[in-house]
Amino acid sequence: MSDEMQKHTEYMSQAVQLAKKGLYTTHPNPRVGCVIVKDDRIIGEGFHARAGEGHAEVNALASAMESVEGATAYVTLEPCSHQGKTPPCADALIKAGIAVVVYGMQDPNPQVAGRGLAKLEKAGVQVIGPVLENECERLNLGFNKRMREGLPYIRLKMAMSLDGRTAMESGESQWITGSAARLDVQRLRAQSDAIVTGIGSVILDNPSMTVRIDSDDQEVDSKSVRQPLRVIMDTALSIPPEAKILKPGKEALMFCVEEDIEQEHFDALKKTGVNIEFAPVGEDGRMDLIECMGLLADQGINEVLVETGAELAGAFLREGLVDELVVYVAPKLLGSDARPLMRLPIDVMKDAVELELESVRSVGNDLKMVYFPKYL
Ligand code: AOF
Ligand code: ZN
Repeated sequence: MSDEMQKHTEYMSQAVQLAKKGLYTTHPNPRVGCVIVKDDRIIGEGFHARAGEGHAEVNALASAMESVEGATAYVTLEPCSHQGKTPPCADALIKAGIAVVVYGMQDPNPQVAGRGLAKLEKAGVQVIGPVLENECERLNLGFNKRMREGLPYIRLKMAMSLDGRTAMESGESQWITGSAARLDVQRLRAQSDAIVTGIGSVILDNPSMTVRIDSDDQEVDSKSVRQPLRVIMDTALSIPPEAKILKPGKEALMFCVEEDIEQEHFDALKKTGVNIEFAPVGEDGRMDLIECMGLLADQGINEVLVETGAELAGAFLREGLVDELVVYVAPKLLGSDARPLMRLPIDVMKDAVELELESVRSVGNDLKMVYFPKYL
């Protein structure tokens, strides 16, 4: 790599670190970081914190204590060219006299999609990139997927014993993993825009599915945590109105199938304030999960965390909807009568679902493994 490229990579990686500060707060916007460099010194830095507030570039320009005229701006995402909740960053950079823009990746938002870069070039700004494209992509797996495919990025989280069991035969499942793994899940929830679960899990465990972060948490600022939308897949709308997951109802969304519902129960549920959506039905007569996830994306949901039982987990996988499988493995054996990880009927080895291992690490006494399913 040339010295020049080496330098670009180093500054871009600082911009990536800045972008990560918005991990828990930028929804539905992407996480973006920016550093401004002059004479090989950083003279400004910024990141996007919250939708409606300043974009990374504007914050970086505002932070500079000296003139940015002739400086280079490193931005993890192509500067925007459109008037959204805030004015275009490309214009702000041009106006400030920035001479070079090094970008991490193009903005997949169709309102931008290369227009920001074109605008800069037209104004005589030198544009270099993409630099550290993979790292920049990974900052916004959800935003990117929603912009490109109209679907959220879906993480399926499961906790199992070493023998691949998730609950006793009775359904008893609290607790398989230890407290460190459970805290890790809280962070996964905190970075998600929606948590999806099935009626089976609601009836069995009566979970609240809220984010609970301690005020002394090292990674997540408990004060800026927002509660993800809680989504319940419940074909017959059989959820009891007093279920904890419906508190508060206005932060919950039910997907059900219109023909299957009972009017009196529907009315009782409506009183909780819960949003009820009639899900599109697939050819097999079941809820069309892909369509349901598309409806979430339409609401600006970038990242979904699926926390559910074997049945719905298997259905998400069979539909090819799982982008990432996060499995916590506890050092326990629950025995052969206990419930399996996923209901996934497969007869022959050639039909096995292949996974690509992304990472393994220990969390307390448990193991955390992240996989990407390889769909055929
Ligand atoms: C940037 N820098 O820091 C971010 C960008 O409604 P607005 O004005 O906040 O615009 C949101 C869109 O702007 C978002 O969908 C994405 O395309 C881009 N985000 N762009 O230049 C930033 N957060
Ligand atoms: Zn912008």
